[in-house]
Amino acid sequence: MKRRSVLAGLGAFLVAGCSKLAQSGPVSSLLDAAEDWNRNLHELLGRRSALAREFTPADVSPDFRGNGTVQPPGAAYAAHQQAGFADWKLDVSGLVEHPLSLSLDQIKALPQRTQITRHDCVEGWSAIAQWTGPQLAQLLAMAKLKPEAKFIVFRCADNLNGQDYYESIDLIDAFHPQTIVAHALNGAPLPVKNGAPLRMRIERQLGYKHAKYLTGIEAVASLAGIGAGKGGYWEDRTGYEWYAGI
Ligand SMILES: Nc1nc2c(c(=O)[nH]1)N[C@H]1C(S)=C(S)[C@@H](COP(=O)(O)O)O[C@H]1N2
Ligand SMILES: [Mo]
Repeated sequence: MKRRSVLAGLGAFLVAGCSKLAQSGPVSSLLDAAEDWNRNLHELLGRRSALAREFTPADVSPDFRGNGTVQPPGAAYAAHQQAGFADWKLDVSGLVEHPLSLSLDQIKALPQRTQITRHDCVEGWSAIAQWTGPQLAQLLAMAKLKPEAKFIVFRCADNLNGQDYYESIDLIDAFHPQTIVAHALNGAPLPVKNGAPLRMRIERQLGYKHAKYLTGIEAVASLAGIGAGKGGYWEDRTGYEWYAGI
């Protein structure tokens, strides 16, 4: 028998076997359940990996307002601001093989992505802007995630009401092509009100996920023990969803 007909024969045998099995109740519902599960998983992955809409330069909003912290308090940030963020460091740490500590210049020297997207704040305003920076996936590939890593936590330089601002995402969003560490807004260095010198863009989620004043990216296995354990500053304080898909 040729290989092809062996496969065809096997296929016919399996189909016959399955439909015979499928006629008996419990197995049939088990197969249906497996099929549903498979379809749901594929739908979910398709939805999660879809790109956010990108716009043209003509769509860019005249002003991109600052929201939440617009000027981190404290002498340390003020000194960085004074120095034009020349000594700012972004640490990549936690469950990685090669921890990194990158300067702004090193971050700008990586392959860059520029995208024009719409920011949606849960408070009810939106704005369209152009963002530039390396993909988070690039930094994670350089640091090499350990297999136990399940979430990426973003550490920020600002403290609101006695709590450090922080956020977190899962690895689907971490490796999403539009998830970038932005250092430029509309072609100019990020203004202080918008998170200078670095802020996240996580384009499939609401504004509060986009951590500003970024100091650290940490790979973790669990969000328990970070802040109050709900994965972000607002998630800890209010009922805001951890997964804030738009
Ligand atoms: N570190 C930090 N990141 C933050 C916030 C903040 O207060 N501190 N506010 C969040 C909220 S609610 C929104 S809508 C956006 C606002 O970004 P913008 O200031 O560039 O408009 O940043 C998010 N990231
Ligand atoms: Mo927001």
